[in-house]
Amino acid sequence: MKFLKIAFGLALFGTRVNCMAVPPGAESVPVCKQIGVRKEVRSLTATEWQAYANAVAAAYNDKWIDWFGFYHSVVADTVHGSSQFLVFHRHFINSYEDILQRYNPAVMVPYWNMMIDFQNPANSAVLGSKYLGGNGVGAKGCVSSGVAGAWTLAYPKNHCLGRAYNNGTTISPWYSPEYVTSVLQRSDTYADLRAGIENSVHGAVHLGLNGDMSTMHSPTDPVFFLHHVNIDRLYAQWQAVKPATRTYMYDGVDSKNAPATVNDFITGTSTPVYQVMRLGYGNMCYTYDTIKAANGDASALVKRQPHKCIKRPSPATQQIIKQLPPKVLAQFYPAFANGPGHPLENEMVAISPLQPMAADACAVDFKAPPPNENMRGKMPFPSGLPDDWIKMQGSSVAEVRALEKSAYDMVEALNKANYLSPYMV
Ligand SMILES: [Cu+2]
Repeated sequence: MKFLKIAFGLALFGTRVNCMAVPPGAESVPVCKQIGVRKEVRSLTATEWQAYANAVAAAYNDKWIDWFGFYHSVVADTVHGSSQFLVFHRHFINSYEDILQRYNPAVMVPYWNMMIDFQNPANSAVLGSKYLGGNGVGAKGCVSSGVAGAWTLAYPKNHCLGRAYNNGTTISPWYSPEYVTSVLQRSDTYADLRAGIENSVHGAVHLGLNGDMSTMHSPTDPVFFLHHVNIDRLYAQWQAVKPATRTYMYDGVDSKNAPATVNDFITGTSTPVYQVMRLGYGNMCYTYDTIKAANGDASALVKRQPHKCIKRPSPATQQIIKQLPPKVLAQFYPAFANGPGHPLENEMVAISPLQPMAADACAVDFKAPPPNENMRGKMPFPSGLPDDWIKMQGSSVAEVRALEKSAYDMVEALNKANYLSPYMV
């Protein structure tokens, strides 16, 4: 008996030190034969973008876009304001990508790194006619340009794709790369990360664009998928920093306030949560151009192909470390509190403006635009979410206000330190 106990203890110890903690069932999820790379939309070649736009147009014609809007509405109550948020949307985007790949197997859904557009979102090229189109026009506020220009949706009833920027012709400021960097560093649990992202960076985009995007059938706006792919990238990024503990980390509560477990089903499916957690396995056959880890396992890729270029900290990260006093670093950027040299310096490359970081290739040198000295200490405060939208999402207004308060505190601390964001123009 005593021997058994020791053997059992050793076995447990062995799994803990050697590899990631894999939940029962997950070890039989097969590794992908092929992995596609999701890229920032502005870094696609003209041919890649056209291929994506063509697949979207075909899916629209076949009413798939209505279907995704309908499906999202139906499950909305359980997949927002709870731990399902990140894993459900990962699965949902993947289903959409699967549909597009029926039209063109080479297509991957790009992401929109909207954080870098936080200062003046309406000015982003992504909301221009080349990509997703801009504000609604005319009496009905219909989107008239871009990939969804002149779309008519059937769900929930016949309507044009609508947008109505929350500031009239402009969009109020969103959350900065600096904010997201801070959230990624301060989130030690899955629940922290989910809460830190859902009602800040995620919600602000839905409300900033308004129209279809502020409803529960928001997948009818093509912005939805590029936005949610970016949110999924942040989740993957956070996992890749500590793959051994974070790949299968899942905590917090479900929509009924019961403890969330990796054996829960993704709402509306018979897929357990653990099946979507590890990129490069099962149906999750993708990675991101900003993650050095294919298969969600940083060490695997690094062993195969050392990244010489990834060792260089991103310009944005350098600015954070260089400009902020130790006290502010300790509060908002704990990973950088001891100065340069932390491994997260490399992971934060991902939040740099338009810096493609292909999983198997060196990064293109990022040339930061000259910083605008007039913007020193003038980071804008992100706009908050309205009460009714927070309630529609099933979140607590008090919790969201507390989250917003901590975001404002961060902006205030950075401005007090006279910080100059490399993203401010
Ligand atoms: Cu959603």
